[in-house]
Amino acid sequence: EHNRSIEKYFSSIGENASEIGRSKADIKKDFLHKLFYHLGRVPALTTDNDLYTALALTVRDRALRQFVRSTEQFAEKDARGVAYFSAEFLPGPHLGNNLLNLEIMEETRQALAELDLDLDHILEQEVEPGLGNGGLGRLASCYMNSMATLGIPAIGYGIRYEFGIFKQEIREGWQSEATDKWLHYGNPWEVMRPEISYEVKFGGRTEAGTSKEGKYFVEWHPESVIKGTAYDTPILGYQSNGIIMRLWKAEAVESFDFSIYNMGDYYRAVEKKLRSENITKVLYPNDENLSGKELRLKQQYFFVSCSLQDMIHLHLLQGRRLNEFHEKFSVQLNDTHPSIAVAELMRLLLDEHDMEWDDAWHITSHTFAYTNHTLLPEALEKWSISLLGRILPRHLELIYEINSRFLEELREKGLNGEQIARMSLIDDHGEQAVRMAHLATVGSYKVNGVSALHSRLLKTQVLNDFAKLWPEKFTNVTNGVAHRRFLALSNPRLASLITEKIGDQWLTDLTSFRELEKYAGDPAFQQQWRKVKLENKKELCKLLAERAGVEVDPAMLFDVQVKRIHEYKRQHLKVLHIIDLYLRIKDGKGEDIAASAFIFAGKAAPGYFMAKLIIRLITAVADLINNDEEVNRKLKVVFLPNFNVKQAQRVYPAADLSEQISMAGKEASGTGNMKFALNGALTIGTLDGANVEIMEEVGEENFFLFGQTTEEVQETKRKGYRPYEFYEENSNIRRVLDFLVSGALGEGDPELFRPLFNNLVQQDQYQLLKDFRSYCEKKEEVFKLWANESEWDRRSILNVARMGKFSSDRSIRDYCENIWNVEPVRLRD
Ligand code: CBF
Repeated sequence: EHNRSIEKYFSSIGENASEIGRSKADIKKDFLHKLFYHLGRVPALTTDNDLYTALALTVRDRALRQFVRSTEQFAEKDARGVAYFSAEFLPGPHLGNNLLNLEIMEETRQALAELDLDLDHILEQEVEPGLGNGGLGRLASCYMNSMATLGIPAIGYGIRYEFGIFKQEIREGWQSEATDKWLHYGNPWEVMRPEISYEVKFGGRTEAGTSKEGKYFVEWHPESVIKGTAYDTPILGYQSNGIIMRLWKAEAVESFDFSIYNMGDYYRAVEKKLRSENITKVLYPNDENLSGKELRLKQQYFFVSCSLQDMIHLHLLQGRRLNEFHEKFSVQLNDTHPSIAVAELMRLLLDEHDMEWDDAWHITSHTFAYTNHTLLPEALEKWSISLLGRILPRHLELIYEINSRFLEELREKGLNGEQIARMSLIDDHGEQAVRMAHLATVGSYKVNGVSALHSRLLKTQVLNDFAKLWPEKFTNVTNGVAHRRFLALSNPRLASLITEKIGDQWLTDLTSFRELEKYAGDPAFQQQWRKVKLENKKELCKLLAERAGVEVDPAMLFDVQVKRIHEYKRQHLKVLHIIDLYLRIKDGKGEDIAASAFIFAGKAAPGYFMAKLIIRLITAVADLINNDEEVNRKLKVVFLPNFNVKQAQRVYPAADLSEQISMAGKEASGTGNMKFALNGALTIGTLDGANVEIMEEVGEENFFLFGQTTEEVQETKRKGYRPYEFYEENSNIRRVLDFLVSGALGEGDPELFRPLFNNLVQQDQYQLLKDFRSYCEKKEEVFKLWANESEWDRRSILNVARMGKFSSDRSIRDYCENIWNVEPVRLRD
């Protein structure tokens, strides 16, 4: 309604809606108001958390104002929008990022300084929402920032887990997991919307019938109904547009089951409420075998159902017709986690909105687009028919129907029985199960991988049959990262050095970094560049000392591998090399080795034995090396516990060397690889995921490439890989592997690492031994180059200068053009 716009409201009090109160005085006043009126704090009793909360609320007001303004303008233009469905978001700390996006960092710093308060200390207080496992969740959050920056009418839908990814502690060298109570002190960024809530059904049975008009219908009589309530967090883009991340929390429809309550059984009534809330209690750590995890399926369905109901509600509220739903929205499925949405939209259209099958299918299959994030067979989701049928009986019927129509189409096209069985939505091997990637592919109008290599492998291998059937459906969008967070915010020294040289247009156009190329060989610039890195390294050293208890010399080469711990990522390849160096130094042959600090961080899925053993191996090697006087001036090994976005922001700016050493063909893209290079680290890596494109951009001569290609890996496997031969024939490999089981590591127990030893010499599924020599040789090159400071700096500068492609702004533009068909909206100031 015209009379109710934010512009009108503000003009009625003589203010401009776009004026968000940027001055030091405004910020100071609002901060004090929050502290006293909102939190009701007696100054003498104010805690650090109060200060943080008051500042967060001050900033949130501004963020919400931007969100309201952007939303009104999107609505005015009746623009086509995007709903990003993701079971994971990993936003990282909000406060600093919002200050940066609102461009009020300095004013805020000064306002607080006048109150004798330190902004950095307050920023440190924030507990980040760990609502994701790693790359996939972090990518979703990078995309939120870019969508807001570019003016894309978008909303991110997900789950408000009460407990996020577990907190990792290291006890006696082993990972132990503690609950992540991120909501313990409240969450100042979210707005609860009690009036935005939807009912979600589970279990029970369905009943078919025919109406008086002769129309076939199905009714679902659920066993239970749960309510989903929206919690909104504003996500800002650079220079202030705002969109919303809407997360759903599960609640009981009624707080008490009155029938039970009346019978006097108070506790049983409360129990029911608690059971409903369980659905959004905790995030599942990935890499675990999820099949059979009933709660996980319920989570997926719960958030998808709330989100689609919400979208339909909003669509109808704007006076639009339901049969133009797909013209107004594109829904991006972030992996298969939300792919039950295909069946749910069909159910909503058919059962709740009385549509005919063909119309409903047309809308559904033109609404969704699916991003695949992994080729690992164990990570491709399948839900057993028995579980699906029990939890979502109506959806199973719909999936059968979608499948039967799809298979019929294949038969008509002349595909043979074998091809049809391969493509079916139902897997008949062993226990019958629904292949969620097939459901997503059939129900989407576009399917994309996340790097050029990954998209190619998706087309030629995992979804090959589908790509042959619908070649135009398949595309690629190479991942990107929020360069404002991962450079402007987290590496302010480098950011200002660059801005001094080439101006600040890079904040909205990372390709302008190309202008740095001409300074790559300039000794004065190189010196400044090196100084920035050294300062960043000194800061990281403090963190390493504090959190890992290891003193590191900042002059060492910081050789860093931070990411989830997984055998395919091959952290143990790096450890084998470290042991090799250690033994060389012990032999008195270590002169050519550069003094290096080997830094690791990352979480292992709690049920993944080998990954946990790899962490134990790292801590054992760290204990040995760091305590050996003969070696520890040359080498240090550190495992930094509890890697999260906050820590990541301190690690990337301090890295000299980035380890991206997965077996080729396994890492879909990687995004850490981009963040490191953006901060001036050189990469040692295989031709895997986005490494391929990074190397293309920065030039092979500025990248330490090693190892087999994907094709070579496959060829090695095809020919019958026998890792034992490497053990027998390569004395270096033998020496290092024997060392693992010699009793020299981990309190003298030679059996501790036997499972790793056996795995490597017997299967070595990820071909470490095959790539070992090539990796060691490349490391020799690294050491040589490190000795040549100015050449190292030159290459580091060139890496940064050529990172333009890897901003998530570019990725979002690609999604808009190739998939969403959505135009950015130019927003009024
Ligand atoms: O696409 C984002 C990231 O997703 C993963 O983390 C995933 O969870 N499947 C992949 O492993 C990464 O390669 C990828 O960068």
